Amino acid sequence: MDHAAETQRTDLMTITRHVLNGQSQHPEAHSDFTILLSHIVLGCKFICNAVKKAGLAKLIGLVGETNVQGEEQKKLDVLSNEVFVKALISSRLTCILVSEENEEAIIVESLKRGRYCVVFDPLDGSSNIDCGVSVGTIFGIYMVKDKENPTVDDVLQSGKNMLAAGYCMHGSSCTLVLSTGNGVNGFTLDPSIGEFILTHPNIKVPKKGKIYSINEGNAKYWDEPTAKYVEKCKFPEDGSSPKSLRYIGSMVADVHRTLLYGGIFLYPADKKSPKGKLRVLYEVFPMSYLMEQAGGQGITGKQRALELLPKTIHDRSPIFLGSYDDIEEIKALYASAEETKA
Ligand code: FDP
Repeated sequence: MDHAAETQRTDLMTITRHVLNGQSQHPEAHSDFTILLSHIVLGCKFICNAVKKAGLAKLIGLVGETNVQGEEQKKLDVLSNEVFVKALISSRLTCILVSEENEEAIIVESLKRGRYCVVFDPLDGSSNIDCGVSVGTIFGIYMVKDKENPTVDDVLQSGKNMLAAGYCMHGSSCTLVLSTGNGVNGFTLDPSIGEFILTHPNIKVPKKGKIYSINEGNAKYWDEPTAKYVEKCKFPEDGSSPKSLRYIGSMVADVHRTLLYGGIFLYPADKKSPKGKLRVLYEVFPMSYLMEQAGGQGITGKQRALELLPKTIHDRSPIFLGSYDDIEEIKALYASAEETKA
């Protein structure tokens, strides 16, 4: 896509305008959703700005231990979480919040309650911050069953019930990728006007890709299907060229590349992490939802990831995300491993 031409456009398609347009085509959709989204966007803008300044932390005391006034400063992930939680509660549209940073789900006080549940990881990949690697904010949105009596069960739903999901990548630019169940669109923050502008309309993941993405340092612990799959990537038996390996170690950045260029992102269960590493509610579900909406797939190895039913809010799962055909290959390897066991 021609970004230069896109930025020169005078008819700016902001994220709010885009979502409102979508609603006018579906009158049953509620304007509350646009308001909720604008609060999520605010949180993302704040985090993006804070991440950009992170390198200056030691100089000007933005984050870290103690600033020049002797005040205790908050770590970036803690600060990001606080801002996100407050932005969501102040929308008066949320009921239950689940954050990677909070052990328990937050039940919003009744006077400020609305009908949405939001699950999120405010700063995913935060172990990469000090070396300037792209990190991200991931979120998923559900509807509560009864806002007068919210319970944790309202968020322990299958990922198929999500109303929307997205992530914001805080990298060389700030990119917000969103699906409300009708395809995937990408918006880039124009810092001069403080608006996210549609730059990647209707993202479709290529049907097959040339890249695989996995932490190869865990090879010793892998199960057979993962080991076989990676071997096939390096030494294809069908005469095709080997795939390239790209692994950033920051989920949003690795998934963003997979969404745009195709290929596969793998975080399997292994002997070290028998349940996998990534979290079902705010990593596996939103990313699987986006991948499916873009024409790709998200599986746990044995099943469609969105069909999982989490038992606790911080459950983990193995996850394979990416191009349709690449996922079919790893699915077949898991199916044949199951058959051999039976
Ligand atoms: P991080 O630990 O830096 O927060 O779930 C967290 C995550 O990063 C993902 O963003 C990333 O894909 C994954 O962990 C990386 O894990 P490994 O270091 O085990 O490869």
